Amino acid sequence: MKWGFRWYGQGDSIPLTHVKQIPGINGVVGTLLTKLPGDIWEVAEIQALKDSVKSGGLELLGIESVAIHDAIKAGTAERDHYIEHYIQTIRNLAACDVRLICYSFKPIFGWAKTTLAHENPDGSFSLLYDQAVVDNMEASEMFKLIHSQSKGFNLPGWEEERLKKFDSLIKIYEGVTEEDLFENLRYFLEKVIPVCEEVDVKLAIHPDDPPWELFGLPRITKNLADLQKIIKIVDSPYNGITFCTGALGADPNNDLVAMIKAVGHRINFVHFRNVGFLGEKKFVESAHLSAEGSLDMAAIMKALIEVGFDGVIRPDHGRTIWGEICMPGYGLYDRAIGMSYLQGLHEALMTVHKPGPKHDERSVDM
Ligand SMILES: [Mn+2]
Repeated sequence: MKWGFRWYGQGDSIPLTHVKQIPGINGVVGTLLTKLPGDIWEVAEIQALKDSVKSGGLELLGIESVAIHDAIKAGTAERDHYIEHYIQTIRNLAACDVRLICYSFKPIFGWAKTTLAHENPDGSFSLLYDQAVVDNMEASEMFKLIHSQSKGFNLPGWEEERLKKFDSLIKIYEGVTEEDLFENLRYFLEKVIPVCEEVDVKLAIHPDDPPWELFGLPRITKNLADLQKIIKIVDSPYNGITFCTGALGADPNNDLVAMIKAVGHRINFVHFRNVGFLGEKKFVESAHLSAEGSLDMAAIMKALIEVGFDGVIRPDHGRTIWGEICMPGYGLYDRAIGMSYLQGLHEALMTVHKPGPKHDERSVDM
């Protein structure tokens, strides 16, 4: 496995020198925060990002995310234009030897939480989702709620530009059903995956967070059936999944171990985090440790090892602890603790699976 850490570039509150000090880290999953959905990522811009990561002694392991323009997701007349842009971005990333793209195919709301700084009993802060809050809200109010808690950070997916266009955005999804959204994904993948194969760049679709319908908008990456349907659209290792345990795990009906066993061969990227169930469609982003949340993180790591996952894995959202000033969910301290925890699980499980003479190889290759 390759051990990664999400890093937002020069706009991140965390310098690369600090990321580099996380034990065992290989690199970062980066982004160009200035890019809006539909923009072409130019070679010079990607190369500059890559160079800055390299000068910090780390590898650029992938991009998260190259956002999909709403015209593609809603299937409007402009989609071919934006698919061409996306293809150009894929080619440009390949030219810079960047081989992994995480993306999502969710109308308007990439992710949603109702509290960005919920205070836990130990004084730490977590993101929290409560469906009861959403049920009493208009979709447009969700932007205001998130902005009011963003602490001035630019939260991907919740950019001001998108809020300004909210009315037109919601309009283009009018009448778009789950089946339509899935067909629009098919249209997109059938065009881009051949290019991914040609230039050796793997795609990894991120599941819905939370994994159920929001504001009547269709959602197609919620559960095993959805993921199985998606990987069949184009049966290629380049058409893969970001297995986000926290996103999928927010629905107790999702058996994560069974899901890994079923689609593990198409997992191109892993987001590793825990959630704590607080009630029906209500959960908190807990610390990574199994005992701190509702998911069995050791069983998840074991399943990943058993299916032979050897791609990029990173700790996902952490709590805000020790008074850190950071983007909600993306502080250094708790994610670094999460990284050591997930590496500890991996090392222990690999020692069990590969004792004896292979001992020296245990921590890197799998
Ligand atoms: Mn995730």
